[in-house]
Amino acid sequence: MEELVIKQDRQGRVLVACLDNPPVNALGAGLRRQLMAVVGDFRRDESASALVITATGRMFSAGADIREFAKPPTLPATSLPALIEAIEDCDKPVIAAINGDALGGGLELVLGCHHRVAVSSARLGLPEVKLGILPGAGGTQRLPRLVGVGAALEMIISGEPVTAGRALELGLVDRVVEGDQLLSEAVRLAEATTAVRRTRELPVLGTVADIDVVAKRLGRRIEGLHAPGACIEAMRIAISGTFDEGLTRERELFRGLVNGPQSRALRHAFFAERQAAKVDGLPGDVETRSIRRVGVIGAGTMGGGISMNFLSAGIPVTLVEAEREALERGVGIMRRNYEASAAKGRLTGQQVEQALSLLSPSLDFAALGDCDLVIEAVYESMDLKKEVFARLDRVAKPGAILASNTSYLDINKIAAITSRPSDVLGLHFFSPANVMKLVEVVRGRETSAEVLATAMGLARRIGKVGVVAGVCYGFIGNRMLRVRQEQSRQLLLEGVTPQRIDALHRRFGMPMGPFEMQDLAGVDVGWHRDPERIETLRDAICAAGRWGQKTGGGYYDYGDDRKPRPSPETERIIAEFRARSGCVDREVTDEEIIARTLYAMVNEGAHILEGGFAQRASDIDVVWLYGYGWPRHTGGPMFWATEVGYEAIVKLLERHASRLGSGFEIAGLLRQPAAAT
Ligand code: HSC
Ligand code: NAD
Repeated sequence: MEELVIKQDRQGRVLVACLDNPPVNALGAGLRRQLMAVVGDFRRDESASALVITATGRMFSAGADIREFAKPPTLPATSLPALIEAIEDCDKPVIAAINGDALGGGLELVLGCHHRVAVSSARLGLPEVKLGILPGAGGTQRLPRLVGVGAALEMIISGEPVTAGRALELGLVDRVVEGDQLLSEAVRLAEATTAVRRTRELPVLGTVADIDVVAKRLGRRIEGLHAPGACIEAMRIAISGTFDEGLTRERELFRGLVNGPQSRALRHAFFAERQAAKVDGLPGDVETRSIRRVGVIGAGTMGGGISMNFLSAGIPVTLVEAEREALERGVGIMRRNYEASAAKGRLTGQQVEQALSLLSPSLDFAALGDCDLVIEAVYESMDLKKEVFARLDRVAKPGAILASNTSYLDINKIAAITSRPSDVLGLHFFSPANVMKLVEVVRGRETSAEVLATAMGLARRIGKVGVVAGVCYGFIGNRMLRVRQEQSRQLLLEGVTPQRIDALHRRFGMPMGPFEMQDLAGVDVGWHRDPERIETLRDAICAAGRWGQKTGGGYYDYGDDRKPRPSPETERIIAEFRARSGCVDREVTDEEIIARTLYAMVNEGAHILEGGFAQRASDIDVVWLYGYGWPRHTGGPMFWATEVGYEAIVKLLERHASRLGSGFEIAGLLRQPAAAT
């Protein structure tokens, strides 16, 4: 028997239908069919004067069941637009009692009701654009009839929800109440009214000029994306056509987008992020440790940013430095970062002071004794890290989790220096650590299940996306990045300019190219620091003091505006090194650049999977989406590779194999496609 996902109740003459489809009340086929039956019964039932639609749980509804988009439709199925139309057609009032977030199709259902009451904590939004589609159940046509063209387009294109309070101001809901009064208020309203106010019968509020204002403001942010353009087109028809014409066009646009590559990729990214939180092999009942105070060692670039994450989440931090000056500088930078956020209106002055009041800076290692988790962020040197962990082992309390933020070093070796390797793991944050959402949670050979589960939970608690990685050089992200960087530099020796490679990567959708990124991060990071020892092009650039933006020049020159300009000095260094190394200029096609930078990275990702250093291909995608700004509408490197086709990738890698370095090998997984997905 089909599971019941609608609960029914009756209060006098008012029928109450309650969506009960955990966890998010997605509007899957079963729910649509059952709600349609309830609506049919209501229409026929002369003793029922009104229908209230509400839901159980913390959400009203997260919208259409996204998993259904990739499946063939089940027949006979009730479509969401048909269900909403049936609700709107009722000649007795239907009231939406919005008990929590109403998103996507969930809000579209609400728009089809005749009256709307919401709890004050609810948020209402149309996030479809984030999945590469547009609202396909009348949202683009009904919303502007309630809130006006400008506000509707803003909500639809940004995908961001509005609060219940704002929804009331906009005319999207009729009343906002406190949570415990929702049902009684909705029933009271149902008993008091016979009015049937159909949204589709209202005039559209606004003109094409309102569309132009929003489109112009968004400009470059929506460049290259298919869904926002479709939203604009649907809104134009809302203004110029009839309601039915608008619906027809909205449906066509929806169908085109949902079957297109961008929506496939964005849906993949949505599920990949959620899948990453699941750790293979962890017992379901694993206990986690409570983290009430965090210690951070090193107040440099990373230590400061890492600390801010915990402070902002209300978790006290003890920050320990070796040098007073470095400690003061680090704390000063944290304060300035917080104040900059306050100046942009993202935080109040009170929140800034609250966060900073949780910080205890110290020059004394013993201060780490009461921390539940300590994250080391000192220089990238194995000797130094071993020394720090040996000291930490002496002062940390039993049960404390000891983590390293190392970018490349072997966590197993660091763990082995302590008397408690099962409490040790890597927590690899990305720079700027207070902004980038990724944390690679590096599972050492002996890291316990409890420690791993605690770290994954903690990542979520501070608003990060945790991805489990195994111990290998550079873990997931930097191991792939290294391949791209080496190939990019090699291409310079073959006569390609940094600006050409960067432009290609930016056109692909990366926020910056490989050389712009190195200039920003510091060309000298990881350099051996001996200007006499010039073995690579990077050695030559570092030896010339060109360490990137921080020294006014690296691969590019920078003025006060921090914009990269081609550098004659770097060109000279490249030409000199090219002559020394015996490389010659040659014709290089864009296709070759893509193959040697992006396909080579995909290949490294496949090796990572083969070696068991990532749990699944989609975890690698999440690393690149959240750690390096890989364009989300391509889904991440491994998903993108499935769209390009492994065969095409292998073919090009084979063609350029001789230039891909002596250790280069095509991963077996790419030759056996089914295994890599
Ligand atoms: C839509 O509504 C299209 C419409 O315009 C209608 C089109 C009809 C066209 C017909 C044409 C003929 N579906 O995120 P969490 C799962 S598009 C399926 O961890 P939170 C999620 O995968 C939809 N599953 O929780 C996870 O599963 P797991 C527009 C969904 O509290 C579990 O629920 N709506 C799902 O951190 C818990 O999720 C959106 O884009 C869905 N819609 O966040 C909203 N939503 O346990 C998407 C969630 O197996 N959802 N799941 O891993 C979200 O943004 C977040 O999930 C929430 C909750 C903010 C809802
Ligand atoms: P940094 O040079 O900015 O800061 C290191 C800090 O550690 C300095 O302030 C130094 O005084 C302090 N320190 C050195 N020895 C110490 C000791 N014994 N006790 C206490 N403090 C000590 O370096 P960073 O860029 O923040 O990198 C730190 C770690 O994070 C490295 O392992 C690095 O590989 C890793 N990492 C860096 C980045 C990045 O982009 N910078 C990104 C991810 C990971």
